[in-house]
Amino acid sequence: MRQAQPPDLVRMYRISGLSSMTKTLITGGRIVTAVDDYVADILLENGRIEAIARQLNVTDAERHDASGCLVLPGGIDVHTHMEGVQGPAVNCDSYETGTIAAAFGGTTTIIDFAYQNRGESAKKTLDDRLALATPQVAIDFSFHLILTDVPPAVLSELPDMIEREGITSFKMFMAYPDILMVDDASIYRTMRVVGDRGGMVNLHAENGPVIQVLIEEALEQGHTSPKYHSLTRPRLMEAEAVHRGIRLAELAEVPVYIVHLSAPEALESIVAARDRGLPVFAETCPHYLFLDDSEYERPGFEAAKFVMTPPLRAHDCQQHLWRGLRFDDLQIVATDHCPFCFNEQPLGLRYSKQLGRESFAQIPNGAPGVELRLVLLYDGGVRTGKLNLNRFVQLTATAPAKMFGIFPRKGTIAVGSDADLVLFDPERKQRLSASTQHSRVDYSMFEGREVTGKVMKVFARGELIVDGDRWLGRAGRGEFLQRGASGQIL
Ligand code: DUC
Ligand code: ZN
Ligand code: ZN
Repeated sequence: MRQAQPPDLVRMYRISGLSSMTKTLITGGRIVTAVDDYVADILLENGRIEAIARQLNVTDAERHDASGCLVLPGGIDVHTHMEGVQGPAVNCDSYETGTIAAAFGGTTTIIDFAYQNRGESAKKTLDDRLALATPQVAIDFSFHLILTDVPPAVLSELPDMIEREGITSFKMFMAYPDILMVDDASIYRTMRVVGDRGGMVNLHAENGPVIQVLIEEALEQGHTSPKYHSLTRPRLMEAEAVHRGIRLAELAEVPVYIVHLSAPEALESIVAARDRGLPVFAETCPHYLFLDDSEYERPGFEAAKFVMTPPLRAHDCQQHLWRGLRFDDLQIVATDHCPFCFNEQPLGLRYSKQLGRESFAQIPNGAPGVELRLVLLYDGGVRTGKLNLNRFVQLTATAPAKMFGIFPRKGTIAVGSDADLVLFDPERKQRLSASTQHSRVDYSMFEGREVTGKVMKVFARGELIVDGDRWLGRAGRGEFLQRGASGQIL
């Protein structure tokens, strides 16, 4: 494998502002990282963790009693879509509403997407997204650059994207012919260029052309209801593309990251590649762990709420994903928060699933989730004994930070790291509902589910931004993170 650059920590720290000049003392919490579990006090100062000790005697600090709570590193969600454009549709969360929702869910950093229009330079893509997001974001953020068109001029920009702009991951689609899909040659060329310099390609792995045939056949037969979204995107076509993507990366001798993995047959390829020692990584999402394709049997248009890509799979697929998470064949749980309202009003048709009322092929693909990742994974993963607490933190914060070049600034609780902390009550029960969420989306895939575990307080670079139900942060306080190398977690 070619050698990538190590993360440039000096640069990462230099660009970090000193957001909170006050001292904050968090006392008596159970600190859980990917490797530790102990009770101690934490002193936050100037946006960073200043000290950790069994007992800290600081008199001039604002105090927060965390006894009975877990103190977790702020969650890092490496797969969100705020204000993403999908043909005629637009995600219903703005950078402001989406990052506030994330914060209430215990996520203090997102890696969202900057979408390249065909014919556009990478620099313009990044600059435009930064201009849109920066005044709005309430938590720290970065982007993966979605590449849809990689002529030599764009390829030649990518080293600067990595080395100057700190964008070290590039998403490419093997699905959606004529819209987002790129061919294998483009993927291979991009892998070579970015992988050589500490960057990584993230793949949406589904065989787009074959899926297109299946969609056309379904429509010809008059099948227009939402469940045909699922029936035309078979697991085998996810597996085929994952296999192909891995082989391309193997030939290019670079790491590769598969987004939103859902199918056991696709996971088999990941396992086989990792067993051969290849730097192949993948994420899955809460909806694949906790929901299944029986949702597509809901009457009328209700099933559209579950139209995301890949679609929900059969119930018995879940056990394979859990095994992958336990044994590190899957490294990250991200949400793929890609919200569209169910109803047309009040936001309007372009933010709504109703665009696909006449045909499943027109339903905007995506589902909400940014606010529920920690609580769902804690309730359904840790409390059920599928994951231990350290692994929970690894999957939701530490591995994301390492995979995408922001560790150790983010992703752990350590002296010198950013003071991004979540006080989490492991015994508090709550009932999930769209009516109590902070996202603009008007439904929840988990409506009515009772879960145990609740985010109580959230500190972001030392600033208390969530206190129970109160929002204390502000739009624009989030900082753009220039990232170090991606894909160096082995
Ligand atoms: N892929 C994503 O990652 N998100 C939404 C839709 C899609 O196809
Ligand atoms: Zn995708
Ligand atoms: Zn996505």
